[in-house]
Amino acid sequence: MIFEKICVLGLGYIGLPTASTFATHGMHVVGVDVNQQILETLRNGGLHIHEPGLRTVVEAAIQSGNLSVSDRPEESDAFIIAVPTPFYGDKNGEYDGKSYKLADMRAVTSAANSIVPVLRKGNLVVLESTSPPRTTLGLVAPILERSGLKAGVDFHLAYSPERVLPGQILRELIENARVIGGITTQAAQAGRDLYATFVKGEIILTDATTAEMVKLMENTYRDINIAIANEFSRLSERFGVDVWEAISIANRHPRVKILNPGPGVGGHCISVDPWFLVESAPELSQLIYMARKVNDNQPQFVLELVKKALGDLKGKKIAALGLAYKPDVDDLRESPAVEVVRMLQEAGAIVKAYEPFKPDANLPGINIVKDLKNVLLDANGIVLLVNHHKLCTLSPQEIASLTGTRILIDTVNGWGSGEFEAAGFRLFKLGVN
Ligand code: SAJ
Repeated sequence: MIFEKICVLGLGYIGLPTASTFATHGMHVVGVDVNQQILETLRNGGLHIHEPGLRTVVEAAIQSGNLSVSDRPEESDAFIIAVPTPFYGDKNGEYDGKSYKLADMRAVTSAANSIVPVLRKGNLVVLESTSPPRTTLGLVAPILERSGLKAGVDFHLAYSPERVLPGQILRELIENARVIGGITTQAAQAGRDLYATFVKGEIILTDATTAEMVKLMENTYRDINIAIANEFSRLSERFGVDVWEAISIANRHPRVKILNPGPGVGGHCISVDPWFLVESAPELSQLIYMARKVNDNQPQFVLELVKKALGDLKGKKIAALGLAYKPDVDDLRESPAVEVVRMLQEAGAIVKAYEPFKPDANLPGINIVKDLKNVLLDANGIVLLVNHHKLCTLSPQEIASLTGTRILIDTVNGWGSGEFEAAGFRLFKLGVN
């Protein structure tokens, strides 16, 4: 199939890089978003998200004349839905006395609805948003069929999960293997023709529900592996073992690759997607459920560690370094670091937070300070919550020159080389007694 014009619905972390990359590879692309502010920012040459290399690609896409933005889709050869699928904050499901989170599919529903008036015979529609199994067939197809056209007969429908790592999106978009699950073989092949525009990695064709499962399995696998690392950190503290040393030794086994413990699992993928499986079959997802619980409880263990270092937190001044959900990104969504700050405050501490990637972030109830010096100045203790390169390369001398405190709490093994202790600091590390 030949594609000349496509619409990409949703201009977030996945949609914008995808739309821009198609455009720089010669496709006419209409980027669609319901948020007027995002459209305005893009029209004025700005960017609403931070991702290395994104500015260059977006600028090139716009300058080429191939990328325009709009608040609604237009007639096109293909439509890609890349809208968020978070979970509901205010309602849960329940199974066997355990409560689980429910996927909020409203953005997918409304994106699919917006395609209906412009859907034509022979078009391809691809859902990229992470979704519970059978969403493509059970939710998207019936909506699109309101056009009077039949899915798999009059138009192609496929699911192709985004699998790029925030921080490396532009490279991974092109180089990663791409899974395309069609509701028919022809739909999968049409998807391959579309993504072959820029994908250099292998393109693997399958059916839509398998592709949905693949995506959920990948992130659930990672969540469970982080959960075991977090549980190992708790056990190591109990037994007087340094978990970081133990992991590095265990990982010399040729078939062992334990991940890193930390303050918890954040972001909009790994801390969310496993719930889509639990929701779909809670009676079959007990391990997945437990891993989610272990990771969600991890901020509590960080709180305990800070109390161990500083005693009663009432009135204590704490400098919290890093608020993003993981190193070297500006994304604060579902961040365990933010959760830790809130818990410290609830325990009575006065926290100043520092996020070098988003110094102007505005989080209700959290005092984010732009200047590191001001954050550290009068602190009673410093908590390292994210292993940002900029933070873990701060030297003991730099820190000592900015503050009187010598108490450090390191939740990510960022300051683990022994130089801080040698410089007279007391270092409390997660997973070390
Ligand atoms: N984390 C740990 N310990 C580790 C690794 C990660 O605590 O050893 C934490 C991070 O700090 C972060 C969270 O886990 O809070 C998730 O970070 P991540 O880097 O593992 O993953 P994401 O959410 O940024 O991206 C994941 C990727 N999925 C997999 O690696 C299987 C990415 O490829 C997906 O495209 C993305 O989810 C997505 O959009 O689904």
